[in-house]
Amino acid sequence: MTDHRIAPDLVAAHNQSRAASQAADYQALGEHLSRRGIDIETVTRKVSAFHVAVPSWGVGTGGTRFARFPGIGEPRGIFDKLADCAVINELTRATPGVSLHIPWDKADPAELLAAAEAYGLHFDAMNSNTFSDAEGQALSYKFGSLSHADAGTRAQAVEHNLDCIEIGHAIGSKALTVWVGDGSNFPGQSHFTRSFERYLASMGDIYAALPDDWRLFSEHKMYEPAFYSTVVQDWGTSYLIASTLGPKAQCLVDLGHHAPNVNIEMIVARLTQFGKLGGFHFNDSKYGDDDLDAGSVDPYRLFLVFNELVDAEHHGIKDFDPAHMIDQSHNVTDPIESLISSANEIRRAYAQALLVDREALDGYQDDNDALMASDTLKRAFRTDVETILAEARRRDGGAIDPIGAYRASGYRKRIGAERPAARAGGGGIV
Ligand code: LRH
Ligand code: MN
Ligand code: MN
Repeated sequence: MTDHRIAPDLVAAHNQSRAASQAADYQALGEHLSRRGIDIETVTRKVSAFHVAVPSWGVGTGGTRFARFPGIGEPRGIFDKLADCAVINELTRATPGVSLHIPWDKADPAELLAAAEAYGLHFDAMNSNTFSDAEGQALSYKFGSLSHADAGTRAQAVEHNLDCIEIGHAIGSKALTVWVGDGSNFPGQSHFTRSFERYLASMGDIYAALPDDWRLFSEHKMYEPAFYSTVVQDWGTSYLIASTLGPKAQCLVDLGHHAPNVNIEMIVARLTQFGKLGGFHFNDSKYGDDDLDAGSVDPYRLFLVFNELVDAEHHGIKDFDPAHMIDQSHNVTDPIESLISSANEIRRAYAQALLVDREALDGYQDDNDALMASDTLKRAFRTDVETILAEARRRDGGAIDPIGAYRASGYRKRIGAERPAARAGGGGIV
């Protein structure tokens, strides 16, 4: 039996008071879509089956390198984090997966599994951390990890990744995401080719240890913490990594890891075409790796990414199974509310992309009718699908208005009393 963090009675009462307006809105949109030749039930079923994993590190309050302003009732460790993740899933029914970061979330695998099962959660991709030094670590990653000039440091970084696979294997994960901060701050500081050769050799050792049914994701990022050059700086390098390593290696696209204005949806299309799209870290940004809530700055870009994913689904691309994960940092909001909102925005982009008239679009593309092609996408994007998202949540036992229900539950106040503000940081990025 699932151990509920938010009383099901509260959710039911909350939904009851919204049931009539939800039913009316759903029916009205159903009629509108049917005039466009779209069956609302098909869309709702697809939305309901669409899940996105939350990052364990996202439920702690984030910060910047200047300051961090702790919130109330911050999680004290992985078991508190799992409890908060459970709240997000109970209200949205969109986030049963949790992505762990090691060593931040290191704990007895049997206890992790038991806690997740009690909450009706499971574990998505594991994340290794060789971008900061763990307490008591023998060799420092100040000058790199998997690409470090020193063989001992590289071996330690490889060993850590093998550890992550072992923990992940014990808790039912099926993928490892590797992001390294390796790079340089000055021209000439490191040799581009030799660093990348060392990185590839280290990743080869990790790849060799992957269980048969696992995937290895390489996550690129243009800059930060290295400000002159980064070893895995873009999707081209990530593609080279994945194709050098083999079929179990794929590329992970974190939306915030590109220069402003880069055409991310096109990167998604390219990786899809060559079978190397491993998954996503969803978030939004205005300037760099801002880690803002998904869909909060540029919802049209999020929609265009989903347009590519739905297009791939539509064309029945073989073995197409990207992992959907959120990677955000919440500095000024309640992290639970931000993650609820982001899960909804991601589903919204998916639902809107499902409304694109693909036959019409193909025709406009073939006829070079740029205006109508663009308008076909816009028509889908402009459609207010909120009632579909609400219906999917309601049918699956979640809340019609999840943030309203969360606030009404008093959860934050309750855990504020239960969790003394003992530690700075939720075990994540500060
Ligand atoms: C790096 C990154 C990567 C890390 C996470 C904490 O910027 O996106 O995914 O694991 O942040
Ligand atoms: Mn990321
Ligand atoms: Mn990032």
